[in-house]
Amino acid sequence: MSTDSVKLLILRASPYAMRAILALEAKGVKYELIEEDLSAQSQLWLESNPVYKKIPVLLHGGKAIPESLFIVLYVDEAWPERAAFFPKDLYARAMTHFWGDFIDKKSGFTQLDAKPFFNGTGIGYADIFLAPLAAWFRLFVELAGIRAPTAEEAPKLHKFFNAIREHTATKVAFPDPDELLSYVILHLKRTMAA
Ligand SMILES: N[C@@H](CCC(=O)N[C@@H](CS)C(=O)NCC(=O)O)C(=O)O
Repeated sequence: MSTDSVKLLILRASPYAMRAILALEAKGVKYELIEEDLSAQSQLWLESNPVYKKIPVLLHGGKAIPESLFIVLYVDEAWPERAAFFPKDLYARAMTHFWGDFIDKKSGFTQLDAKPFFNGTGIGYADIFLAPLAAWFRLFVELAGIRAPTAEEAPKLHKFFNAIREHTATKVAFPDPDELLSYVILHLKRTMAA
C-alpha cells in the first residue's frame, strides 16, 4: 500500500469529483480534500491540470493525475489490496470497461442488473461512473423539471440509487442535497450574470 501523500482537488458539486472521492473512499485511502472555487481557479489547480484545467485532479506523492476516468483506474491499481473495481474474469473486465465508458459518454444504465451493483454486491468501476447521477437526480427534477421515473417504472435504477446512497463511500462524496442545490443555483446565477 502506497504511503505517499494523497490530495484530491475537487469542486463540491462536480459529479466527476464525486467519482474520484468514491474511488478513494471505497479503497479506504487516507487523503486530503482540497475544495476549489469554480469562479477563481487557484495556482495549484492550473498547475496540476495545465492541459484541460478541469477538476478533479489527484495528487499522489506530488504527482498530478487528471481526468476522473484515469483517477479511478489509477486508484484501483495503486491500492490493489482492497475492493477491486474490476472482476477477475477477462471478459467481465472488458465489459466493465465497456459500460464504464458508455456511462461516461451517455449517462446510460441499460446493463444495470440490480445485484444491486454492476458486478454484484461490491461497488466497482461502472458503479463509480453512474453513482453521481444519484446525487444529481434531484437537481434534474427540481431545476430542469424532468419527471423522475417511479420505482415501478425503473425498479433497477431505484434499487441501484438506494444501494449507492446507503454505501459509506457516498457519505463524503455526495454533498448534502440542499447544499448541492444552492451551490448549483448560485453557479447558474453567476453564469447568467457574466
Ligand atoms: N472529463 C473530465 C471532466 C471534468 C469537468 O468537466 N470538470 C468541471 C467541473 S464538473 C470543471 O473543472 N470545470 C471547470 C472549467 O471548465 O473551467 C473528467 O472526467 O474529470
